[in-house]
Amino acid sequence: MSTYTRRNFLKISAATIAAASVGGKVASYAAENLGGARPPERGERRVPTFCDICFWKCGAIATVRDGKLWKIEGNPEDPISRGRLCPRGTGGIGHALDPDRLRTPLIRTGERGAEQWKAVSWDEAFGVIASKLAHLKAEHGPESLALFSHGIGGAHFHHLAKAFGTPNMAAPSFAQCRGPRDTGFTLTFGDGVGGIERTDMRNSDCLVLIGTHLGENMHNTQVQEFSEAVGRGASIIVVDPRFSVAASKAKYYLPIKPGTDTALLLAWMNVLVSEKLYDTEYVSKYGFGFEQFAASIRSYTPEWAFPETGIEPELIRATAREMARHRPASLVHPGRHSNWYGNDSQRSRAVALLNALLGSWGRKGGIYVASSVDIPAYPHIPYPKPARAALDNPGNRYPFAGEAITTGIREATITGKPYPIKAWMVYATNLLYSLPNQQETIQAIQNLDFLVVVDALPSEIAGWADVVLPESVYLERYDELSSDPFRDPFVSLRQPVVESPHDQKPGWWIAKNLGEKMGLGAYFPWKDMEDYLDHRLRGAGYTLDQLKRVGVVRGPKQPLYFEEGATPEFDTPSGKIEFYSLQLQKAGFDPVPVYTPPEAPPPGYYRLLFGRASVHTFSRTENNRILADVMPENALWVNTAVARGLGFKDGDYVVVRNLDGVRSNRIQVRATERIRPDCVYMVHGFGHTSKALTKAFGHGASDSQLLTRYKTDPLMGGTGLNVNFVTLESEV
Ligand SMILES: Nc1nc2c(c(=O)[nH]1)N[C@H]1C(S)=C(S)[C@@H](COP(=O)(O)OP(=O)(O)OC[C@H]3O[C@@H](n4cnc5c(=O)[nH]c(N)nc54)[C@H](O)[C@@H]3O)O[C@H]1N2
Ligand SMILES: Nc1nc2c(c(=O)[nH]1)N[C@H]1C(S)=C(S)[C@@H](COP(=O)(O)OP(=O)(O)OC[C@H]3O[C@@H](n4cnc5c(=O)[nH]c(N)nc54)[C@H](O)[C@@H]3O)O[C@H]1N2
Ligand code: SF4
Ligand SMILES: [Mo]
Repeated sequence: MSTYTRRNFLKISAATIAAASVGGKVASYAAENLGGARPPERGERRVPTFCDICFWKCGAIATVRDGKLWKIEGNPEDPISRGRLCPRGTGGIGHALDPDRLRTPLIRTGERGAEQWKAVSWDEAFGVIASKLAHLKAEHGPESLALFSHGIGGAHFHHLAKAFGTPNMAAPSFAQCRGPRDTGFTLTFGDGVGGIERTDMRNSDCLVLIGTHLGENMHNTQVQEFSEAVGRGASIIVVDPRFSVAASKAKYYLPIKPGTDTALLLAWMNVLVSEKLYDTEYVSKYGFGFEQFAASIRSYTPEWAFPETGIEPELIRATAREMARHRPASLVHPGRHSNWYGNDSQRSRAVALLNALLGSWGRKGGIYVASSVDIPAYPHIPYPKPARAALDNPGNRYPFAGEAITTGIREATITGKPYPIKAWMVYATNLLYSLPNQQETIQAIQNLDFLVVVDALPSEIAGWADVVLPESVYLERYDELSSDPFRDPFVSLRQPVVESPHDQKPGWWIAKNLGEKMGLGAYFPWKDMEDYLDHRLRGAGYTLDQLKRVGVVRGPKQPLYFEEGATPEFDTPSGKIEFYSLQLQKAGFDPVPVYTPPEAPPPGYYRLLFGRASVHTFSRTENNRILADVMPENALWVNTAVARGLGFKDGDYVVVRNLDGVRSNRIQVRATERIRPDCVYMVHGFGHTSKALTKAFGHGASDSQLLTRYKTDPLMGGTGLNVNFVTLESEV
């Protein structure tokens, strides 16, 4: 048993880096990090699996050469990747070979957050967790445990948490990501657009991207279909305060004033209705409350929208007519990360309504009808029924929240109301980077009796844990099957390609063995994951051996469009597309979206915007040597005139300070005409503060640190993050 401190972590890693940096290529990392311990394996083998560098789950094939990870490529049989990975997926091997990986279970020895650890065995770690949770269960009930997770691996821990008896489970992919979109679309069409958005971009003749920055947002299938649309000569309309990669492909680029999209959307709809350009047949067949809707938007003319949005009335008219010309193969992309300004469900509902006017829902080139392969569950005894309801949304304060709200659990942990939360289990989500206002997260953690983090890296959240459990990375483990609804129904398998280099274990193994230690073994009747997967696959007519060979199988194709025989079904109260929403009205909200102007930046301040870079995922990849070599730090996009006015030039390092006095790490100015003068922009995920992430530590600035303010969506509890204003200061 040894004591790990930050310094020890650094010492161990520094030697490895020195050796690895000589070659700088995948092969040399492999040689350094995976060599010695393996029994010699000769030759080459190719193993199908699916990627985990983001949550898109692209089918891939990993090549192992002489026992070492060599490369990873797209699996041509996979409908999601279609044989190609995005740059991050291609660099995924760098995750497995990261010399800073957590190697063994750790128990905290110093102050919480001081990152002082004792390395322990799995049995000892499980013993501590089991006894602590048993104690908390006896004293405060099983509901006092909350689980935060992100990604498919979270499924094993959901199972464990439900078996334990807690209803409190949330992921940042709702209240910090796609929640408002799903809410706005469900209120309108009775359904969302799914995890793999069912956008038929490859067949669109007109595509509208409103702050959906495909090309930087690299969700693989989406980017491929976007390129196909561009290649086919589709009219691309891009609305973004920043001239994004997508904007460079556009026929029309609308540099909108941040936070005014609802005004533009209302004006577009006003043009379609007043000029009778909308799909009258579709609307009368499937629509509910169109007359009231039309009356509500009558005053939102392009002339009205101009001073709000900064977009010329004639450009608003021209783009509305362009969409109408191509309908129904005219798609207004629903977007993904939709928590922007705190009124986002209504903005997303306006996007949904615009699609409805264009008749694109259920139509070719619009939003197709997806289907999936049904795989029966592995049977187990029923979960206990929690005595108390989930507390993330007390009193149904956010009546249209379709999923659990992470920040609601955080709030309850701080207030102790409606009942106390005493322990968090955190799987694969860096809550200090994914939730706004880091101080609130730290305050909640300080209120806990116990924090367990399952991570692959010494992330910032792991730094606060009482017990850290090191997970094997995706190339070393089985996981749940992937079978999201899509245009081609499919089932794909994640399987181990190589063994874990140290004492890391797969999530399924951690959940099962911890469950057994907690006396919940009856909920885990499977022998191991192979038994579990084979049983489930056989229920659907496949076998594990088959999936291990090919990685992915396809189910029978279903009709994609209404005109091909897909059934038009709208799971709304009226059974139709709700142009006017009585359920919103009844709950005290606007039945048709209305526009509220955003707050203006105070003099000398700029709105802080953020987004993705093609080679990084959130805060997960900045320490990945392969990807960090391509982009080692982020930059601050500042309008050229603004930078000049402030006395900074391109390439200068500055510090960003927000209205609450938080100062960022240093970041390089990118002076550019490609952004409006009222906002600045940075890529999310940089500015790591965990010293144990030896490659990423201190590189670039963190938007998460600067997002001290957020605005909560009254419909679903999402946190609008684009409401922070910042200024630039010299480094010293
Ligand atoms: N400030 C700010 N906040 C945001 C966003 C933003 O752009 N800016 N974006 C929002 C959006 S859209 C989303 S979807 C969320 C994403 O939020 P998260 O999913 O929480 O994203 P990450 O911060 O990348 O956290 C991933 C964590 O998983 C760990 N990890 C990596 N591989 C493995 C593994 O194999 N096993 C385990 N157990 N752990 C692993 C990483 O080390 C890291 O700690 O964030 C939201 N929050
Ligand atoms: N490479 C890479 N790709 C990813 C991810 C990743 O981490 N890395 N994460 C994936 C995930 S989970 C998500 S949710 C998506 C997120 O990607 P997107 O869904 O595309 O969303 P955002 O990151 O919010 O988009 C930011 C864009 O919106 C613009 N913007 C900011 N404010 C406004 C405004 O008021 N109006 C308009 N019209 N535009 C505005 C910004 O300039 C920027 O171009 O990316 C996915 N793809
Ligand atoms: S989009 Fe890229 S990172 Fe995400 S799963 Fe696919 S290949 Fe991996
Ligand atoms: Mo997201």
